[in-house]
Amino acid sequence: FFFPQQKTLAVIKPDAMEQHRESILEEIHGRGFSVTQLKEMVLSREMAEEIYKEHKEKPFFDQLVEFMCRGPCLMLILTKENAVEEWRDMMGPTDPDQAKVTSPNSLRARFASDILHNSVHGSSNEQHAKEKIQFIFGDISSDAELEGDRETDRT
Ligand code: DGI
Repeated sequence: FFFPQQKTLAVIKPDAMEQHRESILEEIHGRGFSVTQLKEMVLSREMAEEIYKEHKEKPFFDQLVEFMCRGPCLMLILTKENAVEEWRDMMGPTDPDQAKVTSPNSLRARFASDILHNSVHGSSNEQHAKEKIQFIFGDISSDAELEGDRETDRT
């Protein structure tokens, strides 16, 4: 199969920043992702709410937003063929207890402590990836290194 180059938003969450950031970055490079952009930031409440707005109605929304703001996060744009799916594959299932059973090598199986404090985030589809990358990093289509794959059908 042929997969086109794709971008996804990856986030190293506050619970993993101190202990696991370097291992996660090494693994990202080892799997052949290009880190197109990266920035460390403490999310405001508003930013965390925007990133997770699809979960607004969930009972865990408030604790999720609070957790995401509690310390620095590392925000990354990852580029690779099939990046959205491959990064989600690397992360493993949301709940580390499940991850340990079905995907013991995944990042969450190894680094997450529970379903909320689960060390990494990744966009769930290409549309979300585009929206959240735009939200966090602004318009990246003007970056010189990205000229080659500029989107022409952006609306
Ligand atoms: O895409 P994922 O991060 O794997 O999972 P998701 O989009 O379903 O949920 C987003 C985040 O919300 C997840 O990484 C952690 C949190 N979350 C999901 N399900 C639960 C949860 N937090 C709590 N406390 N309980 C849940 O059932």
